[in-house]
Amino acid sequence: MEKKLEALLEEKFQKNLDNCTKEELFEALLIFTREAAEKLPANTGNKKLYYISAEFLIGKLLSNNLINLGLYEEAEQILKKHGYELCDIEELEQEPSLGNGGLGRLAACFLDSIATLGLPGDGIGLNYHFGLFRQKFRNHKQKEVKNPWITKESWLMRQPESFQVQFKDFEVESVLYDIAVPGYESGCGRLHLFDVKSVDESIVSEDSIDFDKEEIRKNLTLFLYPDDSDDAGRKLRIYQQYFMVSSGAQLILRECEQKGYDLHKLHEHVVIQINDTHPSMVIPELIRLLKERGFSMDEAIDTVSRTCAYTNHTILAEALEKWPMEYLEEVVPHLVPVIQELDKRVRSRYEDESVYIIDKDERVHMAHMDIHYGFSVNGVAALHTEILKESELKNFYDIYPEKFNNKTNGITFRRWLLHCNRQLSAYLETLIGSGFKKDAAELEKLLAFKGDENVLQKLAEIKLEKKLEFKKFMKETQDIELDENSIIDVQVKRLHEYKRQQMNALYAIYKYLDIKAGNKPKRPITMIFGAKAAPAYVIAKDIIHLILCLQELIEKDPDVRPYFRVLMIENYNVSKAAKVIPAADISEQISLASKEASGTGNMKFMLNGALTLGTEDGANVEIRDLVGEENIYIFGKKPQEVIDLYASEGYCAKDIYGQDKMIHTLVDFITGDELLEIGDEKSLTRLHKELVGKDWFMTLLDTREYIRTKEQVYADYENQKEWNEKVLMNIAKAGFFSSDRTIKQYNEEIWHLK
Ligand code: RUG
Repeated sequence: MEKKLEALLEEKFQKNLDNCTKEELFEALLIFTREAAEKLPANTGNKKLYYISAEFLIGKLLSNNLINLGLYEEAEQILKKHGYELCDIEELEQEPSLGNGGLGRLAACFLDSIATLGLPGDGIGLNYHFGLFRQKFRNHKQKEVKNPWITKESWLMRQPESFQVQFKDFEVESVLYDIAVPGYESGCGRLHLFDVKSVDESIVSEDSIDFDKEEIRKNLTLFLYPDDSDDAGRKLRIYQQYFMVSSGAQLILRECEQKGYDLHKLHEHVVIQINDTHPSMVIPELIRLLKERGFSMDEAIDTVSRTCAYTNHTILAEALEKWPMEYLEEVVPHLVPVIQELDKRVRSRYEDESVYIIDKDERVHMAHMDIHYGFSVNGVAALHTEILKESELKNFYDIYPEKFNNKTNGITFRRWLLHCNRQLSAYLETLIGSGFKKDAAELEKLLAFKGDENVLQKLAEIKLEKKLEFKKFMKETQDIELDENSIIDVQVKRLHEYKRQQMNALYAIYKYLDIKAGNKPKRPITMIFGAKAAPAYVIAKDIIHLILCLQELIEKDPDVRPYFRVLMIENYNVSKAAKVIPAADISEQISLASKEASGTGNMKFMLNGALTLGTEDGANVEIRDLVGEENIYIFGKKPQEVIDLYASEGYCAKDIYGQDKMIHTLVDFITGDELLEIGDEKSLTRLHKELVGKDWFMTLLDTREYIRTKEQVYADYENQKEWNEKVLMNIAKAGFFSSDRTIKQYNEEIWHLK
């Protein structure tokens, strides 16, 4: 490797390993690693998976690819010899901005596992130039600016393929970029990212996310989830989705034709996993393309239905897309007759209007199309799948019980242990050998050390080391001086009312007032938040504003700051997750029970030795079942209670606010003098009104129990021996949440790849 790096540096910069800059070294390493990955033979087989997703939150790739290629240690040593640290060099990489949250990160973990397990499978998505957005904090508020991430040398490899994509009034050309996905010590797959040839970055003004939404040819692949609060934005999303699935479907059929497959047997050679509803139009598009190739409607529908499978990630009605027929007519009129035919067939079989694809308001329910015309419907955690079957999608489950199945999410341990916590990974290896790196279930061997005080002590030392690393990072990036001896309590995830960051903020107010009243905690506490809010989601942005105002208030208060702090990570992303998660003691998973489909952050924290403080929701339930009640902190109303409350319309936030004095005080603090002096009255008042007047995700319902449980967690932390026993238990039981396990299940039960 050393010679190759020297040659690259000489060729590109006329430099060598001793006189190059860090930037030049990074570029040489990138090229070297990209070429090494590109050379790997792709996983092959008679049947191939295409995982179509609007998001692939792949994170920085240099270190991960080096690990998977088995080259990390060698690279580290070569760099050391010449006076560099690989961990400094990897900081120079721009993080690809191709996703938003759990759904996109899941897709990235899956690609890693698919490649590692030697399965033939590729991802299909879009090459967003400015990605989601970069979050900046200005005046204690979130400001969104574009997030350019594509550098001259990058992981993207331009491919010769290109396709024409037809819209109502015009046609565009799609071009293809691939990113090689090397598996861990074996296998290789590809992430295919389509881009529109006529894309024009210059239409977005500096330091903003504003652009002309009607200039489709130029803007189509600029942003992930462009603002859809107006008609033009909603239509742009349809343009993007169709562009992605049409390019993807053409690629799939071309690959099959090149291999000489009989398209009537498409399902024997191809399986398409539709990740959420964004790619659902692949169903009518494939039908249309097969008809163009001479299929009858019956044949085309039958073939496509045996090929496509759908993953549901949410029960939130607003996240299950329903597109007005009118929009589809304006954007992709050629799909409309296909969708109408699909709906007609449903109507001829079922009387129940709730399962129609086109509803009485002429809106197309994308998930309904997936369920009727796909062969598998899966939820992403056991509880979530049960809720789908028993309530949200019950009418569909009654029709197609055989289609429904559960695939509890997972995470790749290469990124979320081997890379982000090299110290823990190395220590585990000394205790239980290296088998866990290939077979995560082997982490259970750690249970043999449950009562071993030296081991518990060492786990605590590693945690401290990771806190110190995180401290350094926060100092460098946000000029925040963290206390490594404090309890680090972390809630990092997308900002959404159902995830209830606002409840955590109410706790912060509680603690602030408690300390002001003279009750100092035994040990300092650092509460950390990290979250982006969708640009048009007003209340979510108000919640960020509240947290940032609390941060300001406490940072300036000498009575409170030594004991308790609230800090918010700016522009939380995959790289920052990899820094904060290993440093955390407490993992906040406090969604309203039944609303978080799974969560995957919960798994990452557990694997890195943080204890979960959470509700009975998503995969928290499975974590609890694995580690046992005594090793997790579960509180709050149960999923069925919440479902019943919605059904009976029996929840009234105002009653709780009126009757519970403590809650009244906490909520009123939002619009009290202390915060109004710092923040924006309009925003804080709006949030107060929302919490008292509506509180759709029932924050106030669980606040009291949350505060009580959290106090208990902090108290328990003081018994370090017992705490570290719990930590060990969590690490030992995390193996189930490896995405290798998840992918094996997808393959055995849905895909059937060899
Ligand atoms: O909110 C869910 C998470 O609970 C889940 O872990 C993740 C991966 O399955 O998907 C998230 N999600 C759901 N992201 N977007 C949606 C709805 O479109």
